Amino acid sequence: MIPTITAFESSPDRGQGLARDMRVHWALEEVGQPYDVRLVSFKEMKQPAHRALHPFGQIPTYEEGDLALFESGSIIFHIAQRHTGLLPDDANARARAITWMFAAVSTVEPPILELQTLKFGEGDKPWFEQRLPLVKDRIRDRLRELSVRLGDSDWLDGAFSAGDLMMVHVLARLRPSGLLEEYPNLAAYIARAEARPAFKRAFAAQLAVFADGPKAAV
Ligand code: GTB
Repeated sequence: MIPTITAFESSPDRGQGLARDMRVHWALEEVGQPYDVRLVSFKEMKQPAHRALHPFGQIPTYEEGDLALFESGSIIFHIAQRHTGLLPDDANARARAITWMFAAVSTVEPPILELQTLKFGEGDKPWFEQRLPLVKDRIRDRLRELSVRLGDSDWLDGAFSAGDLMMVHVLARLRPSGLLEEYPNLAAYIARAEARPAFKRAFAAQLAVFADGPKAAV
């Protein structure tokens, strides 16, 4: 059965692959599973039909027969469990790869999201200039720790896994900030992951939405 995922009809990043549907495209490409994409507008996301799939009125969602999922991490975990290629067979290595998936969304992503909220939602507030360096330093703490753990390895724990996929996509959101360049092994880690053929196919697929002329950013 071909799954259907949802993505922004008009992504604010205009196809840079920063929205969370990109992770799902990438996971599906890694395992070689064909899929359909349904584009939804910001208005449609808040309608009851979409909220039945996603209680918070967001993308991405994943539908496969009777199964409907939301949360990119859960969707990728499901894909990784159903197919070979994203989680190791060895039980302990598998548990460690899943740990990195959680680390990406619950330890590394939160300070990065704080920066997004500050830049795009609080830029006009009187505290903005004071808060910006504090938020950046909290991100640096996580990047430094991750950089130390990665060292000169290609991937976080042995072979490329869903843990790397999630981590790389979380880190990529920092690209416009310039913070990644302070950690050359992390910048190289992202470049290595984004050089994977599956990433390139996924990136092209989400960019193709804009091929006929991007709609105005919302
Ligand atoms: N925890 C959920 C998950 O991992 O799936 C979070 C889902 C989520 O935040 N979805 C966002 C959304 O639907 C899109 S990814 N937002 C619309 C809304 O809440 O009304 C976040 C995102 C949006 C835009 C960019 N960008 O333009 O660069 C990057 C990331």
